[in-house]
Amino acid sequence: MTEPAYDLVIRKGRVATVSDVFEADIAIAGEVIVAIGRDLPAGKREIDARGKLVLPGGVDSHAHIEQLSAAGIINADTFQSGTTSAAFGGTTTVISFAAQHVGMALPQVLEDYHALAAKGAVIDYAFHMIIADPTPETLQNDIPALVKQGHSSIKIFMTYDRLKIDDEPLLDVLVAARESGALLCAHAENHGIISWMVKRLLSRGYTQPKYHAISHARFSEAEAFNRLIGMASLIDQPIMIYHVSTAEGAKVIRDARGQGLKVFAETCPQYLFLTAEDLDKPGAEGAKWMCSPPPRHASDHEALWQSLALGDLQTISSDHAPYRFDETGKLRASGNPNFKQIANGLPGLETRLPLLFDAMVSKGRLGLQKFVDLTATAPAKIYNLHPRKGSIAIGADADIAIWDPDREVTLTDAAMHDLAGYTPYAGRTLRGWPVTVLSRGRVIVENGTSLAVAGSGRFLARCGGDAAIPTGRLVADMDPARNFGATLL
Ligand code: DUC
Ligand code: ZN
Ligand code: ZN
Repeated sequence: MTEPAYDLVIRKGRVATVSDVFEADIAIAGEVIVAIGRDLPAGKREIDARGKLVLPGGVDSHAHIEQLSAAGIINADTFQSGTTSAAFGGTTTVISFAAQHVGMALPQVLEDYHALAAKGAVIDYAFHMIIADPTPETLQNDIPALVKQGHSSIKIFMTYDRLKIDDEPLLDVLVAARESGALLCAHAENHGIISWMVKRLLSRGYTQPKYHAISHARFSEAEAFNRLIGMASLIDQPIMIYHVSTAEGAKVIRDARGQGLKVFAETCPQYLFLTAEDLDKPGAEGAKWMCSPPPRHASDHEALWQSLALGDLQTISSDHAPYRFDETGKLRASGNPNFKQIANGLPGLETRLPLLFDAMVSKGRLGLQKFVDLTATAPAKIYNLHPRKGSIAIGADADIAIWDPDREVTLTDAAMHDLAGYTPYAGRTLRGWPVTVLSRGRVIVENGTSLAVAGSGRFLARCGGDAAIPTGRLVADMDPARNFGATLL
């Protein structure tokens, strides 16, 4: 008897990519997809996908895992728990952060996060480098060397006392990113407005979590976007603006893209499904919904959906940043903290795709192919992981999520696999669930059980790719032909 041609065949599912939806068998040999067709020869193992959707595994390009955060504490998850929760939610690639804090040497930071991820991750991963201390060593030596090692995106914060950098060092980082071919990602909010608002609110006794939302005044987002975009256009450096939360912020991005600037942007489920009202709970309970920027209003949800439809926003990430609702996390300062003492962030690696599938596919908002694009293909392209990740294609890694479009699941705290101990979406019933998940051809989630081995995820080295390439259009100030011959770049 001859050996089966393939290791695994997923049979008769409805396959969806950004460009097509069709019924097909998918054959996998080793770690990659090797054939897509009808009535393919048998595999050593077969999965019957009739009635199911066969989608590329999700790519979550913004998640804080086992990271020393802006609050000065480590997030609740390990790489094992965080990536396991991602897999349960249909995500098979994650880009998390290697976070430099002030005084830290960037190469050591990368080494430390590599060690943590190599030990625990169950899905493939890459890192964005958080730069909080742009010393000459970091800018001139470390960033170029580390980008060459495959860390081709840099993140900066424009707010948060521990991590923020001001305009002048930000210009230096933009230049370092440009010269090394990296994408510059940013948490862009106006620090002065926020800290001024915080002081006024606290001094007047407005201390509950709901006032966190007030302290991040809406304009702090649009102002910082404008300033960042201005600086990036001065340097001609492509940027990614993280977690857009307001209609005004989305408009700033639309205008910048309309001028041909290379500005990419994401939003997150918390800005599409939660509002500031969610923080209005008795006592400290609202802390469970506290993130930055804060959830806003239903009218912002509509504006963001519109921006997603128009392509102003290209990706939806989780911004997973889990803290337990106890003395190790949200209540670390006290059982009755003021809002400034509460760590910012929500768990979301596991719920990102089911929330979006329910809204986009089951309820029909923007549809299946746009769901695939925003959650897998577009982030893979922007962060230069495509075509290996983010699509179903011959030669791609066999990272696949098989969805039962009819399965209804009510989210509960107890059902989550991360270590936050709660989900901000508890009680919501969603239609559509990833029932079988594969990472490089291995089944890692099946029948509600994890089969993944800690440390089986691999580091994905990335060079910058198209998204990180400058436009080549210099503004007058930077252009020797128009600035009396001065050479600034
Ligand atoms: N805000 C961030 O900027 N990062 C992590 C979580 C959060 O709420
Ligand atoms: Zn952020
Ligand atoms: Zn974040």
